[in-house]
Amino acid sequence: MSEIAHSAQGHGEGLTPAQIDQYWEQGFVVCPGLIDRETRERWDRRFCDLVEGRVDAPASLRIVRDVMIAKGAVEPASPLHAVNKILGFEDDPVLFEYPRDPRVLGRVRSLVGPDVMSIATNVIHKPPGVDARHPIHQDQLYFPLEPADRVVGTWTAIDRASRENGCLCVIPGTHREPLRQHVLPDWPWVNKYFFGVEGVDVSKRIHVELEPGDCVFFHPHLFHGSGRNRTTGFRRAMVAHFASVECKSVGGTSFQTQSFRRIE
Ligand SMILES: O=C(O)CCC(=O)C(=O)O
Repeated sequence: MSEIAHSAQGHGEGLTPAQIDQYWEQGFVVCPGLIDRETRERWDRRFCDLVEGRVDAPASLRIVRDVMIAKGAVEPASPLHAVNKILGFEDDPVLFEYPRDPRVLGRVRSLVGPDVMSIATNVIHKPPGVDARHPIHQDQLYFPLEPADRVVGTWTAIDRASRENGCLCVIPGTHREPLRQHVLPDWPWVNKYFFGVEGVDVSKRIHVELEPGDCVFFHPHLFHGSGRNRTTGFRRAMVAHFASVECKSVGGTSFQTQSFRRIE
């Protein structure tokens, strides 16, 4: 057992040694059926209640519209059809159950150690009718913390994620690459801050199709992105990134942003 997995014992159920090996070999690991249906439905209801205005959103939470909606290229069929993501749900008592969920947290701790902070939270949404592709990128671009090996992303499918509705794609093994140059893709519609790795060879990507409740844990250097939703349904995922409290900002200063929350 690795030193980190050992130190995280007793802090929730961790990944198995084989899953930990797979994570370090491939840069990601899928845990099928991690989140039960009742919990998923509670989070999904909350997402809909927030977007459709049935509950008040905390001041820090942002409901971000897709660029095609914001620029008037597409008329949304409903408020849900307009939304690209909920960004920053740290102050929402229902959605913030996700990064505190022991099933997620125990596995995170077995990768980055027992003392963790949630550093970013999103519900990522792909409604039908908009482009919403996410170019292949490395999350380290957005979370410049080191050591990067003590940072991990989690992505839990709320709806089934398939190639047809824009599931995640990854390039296995790329977590060993340094942070590469990122550029805006040459696409007609690109959501804000959706940068992609310059000159990426997409022939090596694989598609990570997931059932509702499956969770993928992935390294911040892993090349990953997602395609367009070509169905008539929605594709939603709960996403949270975590870092060991021992991480520092690249360059050595201690880090802190308003979205960081120490998880007990
Ligand atoms: O959910 C998606 O479509 C992409 C998510 C992603 O790339 C991320 O969370 O870094």
